[in-house]
Amino acid sequence: MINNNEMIFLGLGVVLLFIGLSVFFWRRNRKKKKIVEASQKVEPASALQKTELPPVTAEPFKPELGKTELKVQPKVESKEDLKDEFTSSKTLKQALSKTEENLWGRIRHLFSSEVAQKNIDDVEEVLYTSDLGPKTVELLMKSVQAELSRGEKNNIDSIKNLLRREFQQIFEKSHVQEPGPDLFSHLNLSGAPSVWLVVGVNGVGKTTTIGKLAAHLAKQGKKVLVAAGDTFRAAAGSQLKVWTDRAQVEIFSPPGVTDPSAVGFDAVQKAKAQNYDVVIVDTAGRLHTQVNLMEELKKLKRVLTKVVPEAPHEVLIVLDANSGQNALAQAREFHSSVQLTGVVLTKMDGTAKGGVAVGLANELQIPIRLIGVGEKIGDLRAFSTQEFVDSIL
Ligand SMILES: Nc1nc2c(ncn2[C@@H]2O[C@H](COP(=O)(O)OP(=O)(O)OP(=O)(O)O)[C@@H](O)[C@H]2O)c(=O)[nH]1
Ligand SMILES: [Mg+2]
Repeated sequence: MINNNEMIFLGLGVVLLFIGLSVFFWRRNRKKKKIVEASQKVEPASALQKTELPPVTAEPFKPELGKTELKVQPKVESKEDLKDEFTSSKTLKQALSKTEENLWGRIRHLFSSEVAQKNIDDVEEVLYTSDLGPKTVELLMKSVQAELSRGEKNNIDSIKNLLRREFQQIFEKSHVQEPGPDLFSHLNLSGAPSVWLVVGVNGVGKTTTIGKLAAHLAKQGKKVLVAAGDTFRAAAGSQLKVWTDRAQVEIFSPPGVTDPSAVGFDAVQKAKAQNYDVVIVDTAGRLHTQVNLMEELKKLKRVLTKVVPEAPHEVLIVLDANSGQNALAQAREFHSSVQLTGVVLTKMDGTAKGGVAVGLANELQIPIRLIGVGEKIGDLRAFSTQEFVDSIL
């Protein structure tokens, strides 16, 4: 029989246990909420825009081919120089080393000491702060928790294999294809000509990517026309000219034309008449929140179909990996305006935010086609799930 004193002690014990558990779960939820909030904190779009777009009424850009405004004259590489540019790039693993360190490096560190249940929270925190996005982390955590509760707590390899499997599945669902023999072999080349429209916010690497792509296409014997659809920024035409010279392809940049739709239309007409294989249309950087500029992009896309009904065969959004979760917001908005067919993720070299590739694939299911890993021609890669996963895990 329990006497009165024992009853009181037992009661007190139960109350203390209840208070202890409440405090534990309250702190746990608060920590989780903080992590989710931190990972969801999206920089205001304006923060991404280092230089303001000129107002729509800005003096129209009048490109004068051959009379570039650059102080430094474009260096036209010889075939030998170009060969160097194509070959002298870093490996994807080297380019993604900071992302690897930020994601897998931190998980590896957690598992280097003894692993207890509390480390589930720490794994979760690493995932939340690796730019994967909250939805993707939730998906991953279900599997991680199941794996750890199966008694695999001390086995770092089991966590690695699990993340690999999950990442592979996510990329598979987003219709990523393993690259073929050429950088561009998984891009749509079915048109006569094939028309590729390249879009994105300011400074993400659209023009650079177009230059790299054009060089690779030309190297494989494709007849390429690059249309200077960025009629906003005064130096855009000359910058593109540097790239088309370097790539040894033709630029279409009619003097005095300020409407990008007119440039696009005429470029595709010329390409059709003169049997070009590919037309790549550069566009001015614009914020996904600038309604009038997004309307302009829709018009450009519509106009292209007037010459080639299936055009554009690709609508590629260029996203700067450094913008992390903001890249997702950009892709979402551009997708709803111009129905993207693929993503080019640039500046993967030197960023720790490469995990955004997984979040993008999981949430938007638009295939990542290319990765930019530097500023040279050779620093563009066809996205390969296997190579990517091997590089970050
Ligand atoms: N490190 C690195 N730099 C890159 C990469 N891609 C582009 N850049 C650099 O990013 C800067 C902006 O590139 P642009 O190609 O001018 O970007 P853009 O999107 O055309 O810019 P706007 O036309 O102003 O909207 C340049 O200094 C490029 O050299 C990349 O993959 N890695
Ligand atoms: Mg540009």
